[in-house]
This record gives sequence, structure tokens and C-alpha cells, in this order.
Amino acid sequence: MFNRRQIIASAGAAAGFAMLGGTQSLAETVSLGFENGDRQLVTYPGKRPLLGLSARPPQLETPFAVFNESLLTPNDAFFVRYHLADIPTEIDPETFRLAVGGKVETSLSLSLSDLKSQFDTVDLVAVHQCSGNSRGFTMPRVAGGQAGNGLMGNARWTGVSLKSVLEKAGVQDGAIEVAFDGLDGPVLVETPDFTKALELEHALDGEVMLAWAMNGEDLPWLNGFPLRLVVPGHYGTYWVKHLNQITVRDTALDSFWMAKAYRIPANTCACIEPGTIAAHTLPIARFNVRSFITNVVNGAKVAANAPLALRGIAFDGGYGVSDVSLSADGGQTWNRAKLGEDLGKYSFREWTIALPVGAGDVALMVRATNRIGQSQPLDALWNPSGYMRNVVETTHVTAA
Ligand SMILES: Nc1nc2c(c(=O)[nH]1)N[C@H]1C(S)=C(S)[C@@H](COP(=O)(O)O)O[C@H]1N2
Ligand SMILES: [Mo]
Repeated sequence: MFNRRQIIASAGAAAGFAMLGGTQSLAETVSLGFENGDRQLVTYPGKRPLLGLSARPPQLETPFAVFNESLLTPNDAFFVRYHLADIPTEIDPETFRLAVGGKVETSLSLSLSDLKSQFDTVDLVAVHQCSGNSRGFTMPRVAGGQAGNGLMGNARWTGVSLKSVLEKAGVQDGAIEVAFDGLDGPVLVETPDFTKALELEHALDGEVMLAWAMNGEDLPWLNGFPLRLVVPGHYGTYWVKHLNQITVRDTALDSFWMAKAYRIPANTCACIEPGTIAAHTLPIARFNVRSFITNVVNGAKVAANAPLALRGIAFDGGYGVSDVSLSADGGQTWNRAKLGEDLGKYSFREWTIALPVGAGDVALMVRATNRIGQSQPLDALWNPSGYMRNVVETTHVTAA
């Protein structure tokens, strides 16, 4: 399997295009439903045709229909996001090493087989979502990748706990943070390298993982082969890909990606009046609650005056979804959906319902609540980066 990966990578490097540019398929265009939301389907190594957002660096969005296929998002359909164009095109999994250093008793240099043999292997189903998922729907519009709802996915991650690796290295007194760096880098020196940090307590919570597999297979190249950080319930920006360096720190990391980017207004809604500037900001952290209908799309024709079979997904930042309710009358009455199999508190939760609908234009709304009572706003909130969109989603159908 490793050999196959390396060949894919070297073929990409040789072609000079395949890894970084992908191939465009059939000039097929998909509309995401907002201004400038037309996307071409593009094909990259290890991926089925996905919605292309940019080529350098590669950014690929999952077509929404995939979320109706299965509760676990297939590896070849999983979204891809990078910030820096210099992404690795050759990695030898035999010589790959993870360095663990900084404020530790013993610096470590771990191969993949060291990770697999020296620590307990753990498994966790968790949603991975970019902070800017759904940004393209933000009104008034904001700068940044104009994404539909496809910068998310749910997978079973396999690896070791970060805690076990940090314990082996021995964290020194006075340490406050753990920083992470991957093999990708900037093309221009002026662009800052992509580095992120977690507070020490979070890094030691036993849930943050160093993962080498996704849904039972090696990580796809573009999702961080051969090793990535998995930070359950937290936005994708912390899920550092091609992870090769962990540094325990006694000062806060003030990299561009911590100090300037991925920050939200420091209030409970993470929102401000459009056009204003937040007085105080915080690093983005846990997911808020979201839910989607997956089997019926905007513009669908359905039977009038009959129960409509709906299904979809809901998730939150790791407290667990406790309720999903739907309305077919603009939010006046809500009907409780039946929750499906529980794959764990960090997973997509499936729901189903037979929802009575009337006739004519019907607005279907879905709203989830989690175990600590967090839910979704009926009116969209706004922040200048278009992060954390979680408005109650409305699907317009015609019942005839
Ligand atoms: N090395 C590296 N890791 C990274 C990034 C990056 O640019 N470089 N982007 C982060 C962001 S913002 C997101 S949303 C996720 C995307 O992960 P994926 O491409 O596997 O979907 O990776 C994170 N980890
Ligand atoms: Mo992201």
C-alpha cells in the first residue's frame, strides 16, 4: 500500500500538474446556490470528482449529495483544504519521522511503525469541519473561500492519543501549549508557515489524536498522509496535516495562524453587527450545532397533503445531539425526528422523520439541539470571516 502511495505521488510530481493542479473533468459545472457559487468538478489523486475551489493550493469541496450516501464520508469524497501552495508531493513512509521536542524531558523521533507499536492504538468517529464551511451563504458577503456546505465530513480515525506520546516524552514544568507543524510550506517566504497550537490541558485530554488512518485505510494524500492531528469537536484549522513536528512550549505561539487568522468575536454568539469590528477576539474552538436535510434538495417536487419521508444529519462540538426537530410551516410547529444509530458524541447523527406537509410552496426547516441545550439560530449570525455558520437550514420544495 505504501509503495502504491509513493508511486501516485511521484507520478504527480513528474506530471508537474496532477498533484497541484488536478484534472478538470468534462467541464461539468455545479451551482452551490449563491453568487459566484458555480464550481467545476475536478479530479485529484485518490479523489473522485469534487467541487474545485482553488488549484494552488488545492481546495476541494464535497458535493452535498455524498452526505446522503452514508454516515461515514468516503475517503475519496472527503473535502480538501490547504493554505500554502507548497504541499508535499513525495513522502517516504519508511523514513518519515515525527519529531517531538521543546519543553520535554526527552526529545523523540518516531517512525510510523514506532507510533503503531509503542503506543495503544485508538479509534474514534469524528466530524471534521472547516471554520469557513458554508461561508458562501454569508450575507453581507465576506472575503475568503466561498464554500457551500461541503467543507465537512465524518470519518473513523485511527491512531494514538497525543497524550500518550507527550507522556512518553515527559512534559516539563512550566509548559503551557503544544504547537504543531506539517510538511507543507509557503511558496513565497513572506507567507507564514502553517503552524497551530493547543493549550496543554487540551493536548493532554486523551482525545486529541495523531491519526494515520481514516475509515480503515491510510490517510488520503491530500488529507494529510501519513499522519495528521485529529482534534475532536474542534474546527479543522487545528487538524494539522502531514504532521511531522510537535513542540511543547512555555510561551503562547503567536504564529499568523493563531494570532491573526481563525479568530472569532469574543462573545457567546461569535457574532457582531455586519460591517463593525470585534473589540475582542478569541481563537476559534468547538463546533456549534448544525443539522441538514440530505435526501431532499431545494426545488424538489413532493406529494401534497401527505407525510414526507425526510432524513439527514446533525452534529455538534462533542456534547452529543439530543434532539432534531423539523417544521413544514415556517417554524410555527416543530415535529421531533427519530435519531439513528449513535456512533459516538463526535459523529454525524442520522435522523429520520415522516413529516406532514400541505400543498404549494413549502419551506422545510431543520433544527438540532445538543445535550447542554445549545441549538441553532433562526436568523443567520454574522462575523467578518464568515466562520461558524449554523443558521437553521431551510429547503424550499413544491408540494403538488
Ligand atoms: N499542514 C496543514 N494542515 C492543515 C491545513 C494546512 O493548510 N496545512 N489547513 C487546515 C484547515 S483550515 C482545515 S479546514 C483542514 C482541512 O483538512 P482536509 O484537507 O483533510 O479536509 O486542515 C487543516 N490542517
Ligand atoms: Mo479550515
